[in-house]
Amino acid sequence: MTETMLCRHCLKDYPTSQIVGVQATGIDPQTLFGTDGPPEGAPPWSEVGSSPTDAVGKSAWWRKKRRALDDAATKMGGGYDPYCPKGHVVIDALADKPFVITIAGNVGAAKSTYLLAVAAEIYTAGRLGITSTVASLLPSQVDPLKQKLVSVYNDGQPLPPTPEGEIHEGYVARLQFENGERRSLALYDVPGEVIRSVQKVAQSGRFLYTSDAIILLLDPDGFPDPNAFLKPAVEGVEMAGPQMVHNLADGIEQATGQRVKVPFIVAISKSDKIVDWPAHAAPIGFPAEVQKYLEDESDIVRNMLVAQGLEPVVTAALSRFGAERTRFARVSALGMDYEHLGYGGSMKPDGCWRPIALALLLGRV
Ligand SMILES: Nc1nc2c(ncn2[C@@H]2O[C@H](COP(=O)(O)OP(=O)(O)OP(=O)(O)O)[C@@H](O)[C@H]2O)c(=O)[nH]1
Ligand SMILES: [Mg+2]
Ligand SMILES: [Zn+2]
Repeated sequence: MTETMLCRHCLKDYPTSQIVGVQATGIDPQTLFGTDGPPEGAPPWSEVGSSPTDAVGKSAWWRKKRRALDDAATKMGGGYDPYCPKGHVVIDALADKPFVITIAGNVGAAKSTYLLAVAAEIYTAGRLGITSTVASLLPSQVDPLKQKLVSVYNDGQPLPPTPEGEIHEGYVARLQFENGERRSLALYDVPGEVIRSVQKVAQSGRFLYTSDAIILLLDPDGFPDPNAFLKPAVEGVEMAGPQMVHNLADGIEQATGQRVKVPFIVAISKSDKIVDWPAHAAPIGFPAEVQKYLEDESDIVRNMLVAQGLEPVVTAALSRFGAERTRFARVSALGMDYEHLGYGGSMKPDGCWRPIALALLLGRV
């Protein structure tokens, strides 16, 4: 029997012999793979992958154990990451249990920019925001990330729209929690079109219905204009509505045949566009009060959504995903100063870790 491994991007099982190890090369692995499959000379993952740590401790004889440790150390020193033949990280091949978050939202809601911003925060802080969770990106993703950061944050070039049908892979981070537990965190970005139809949600199935949490991004430009009937605040932008929540929940429920039971974080993206946020400072220093801070933020954002005419979205979220699993957050991938760039403001991600931390808080088991 050939063992297989699921690539959650391709939604396809590959024989493990086809999963390859890729080192940091400075080039985006997706480009490196092209249409012809893995780059020349990429070793099978089975030869270079680091084995789960508990396998090492189990060898009975000291010498054998010693050799296993040496092997494991050598493999880890190689800095290889597991990739499918199409150039996606195979998160299930990593030693730590995956935690997969799907980022959903309308076309242009900032999903791709948000993913980039989360990776940027992790890369620069070495932890998940102000939490006590230590975080680092996969070595093969660091250089391509840096290139993207320069083009978005230094040169002000927005990311291209994600083509329909493409599940763009986000970044994979290794997390270590305060209690020593480790998880591999993956964030998947779905194109905006998917959320418009239940069928599409159900079809893109696998990664969505095996997700450990969902973050729904809402663009303030899509909030209803209080002075106009059926109009978002900015003409030409899709309205944010409860239908998105129902499409997601229905799609998952149709695919799994079960009531949806994952943390659902409704996050206002581009929160720099809303000027009248109440002051709420994050705790400084040792991140012990983070949970309370996130819960308070959740209430603030929930009230803001209601004030902005989005009470139906709030109600839909609470009823479909359950009040105990639903929270609210705000993020700005480009920074709260974004609108004031001409006046000395700077561009940097703001609070993008918050929905992730909430999802982990509610969904980590
Ligand atoms: N003001 C502001 N604009 C943002 C922010 N993040 C992204 N944008 C802009 O919003 C637009 C859409 O961003 P994307 O990240 O491509 O959105 P998306 O949801 O991935 O879009 P699709 O892939 O087409 O569905 C771009 O022009 C971004 O520059 C933000 O934090 N603040
Ligand atoms: Mg996109
Ligand atoms: Zn793949």
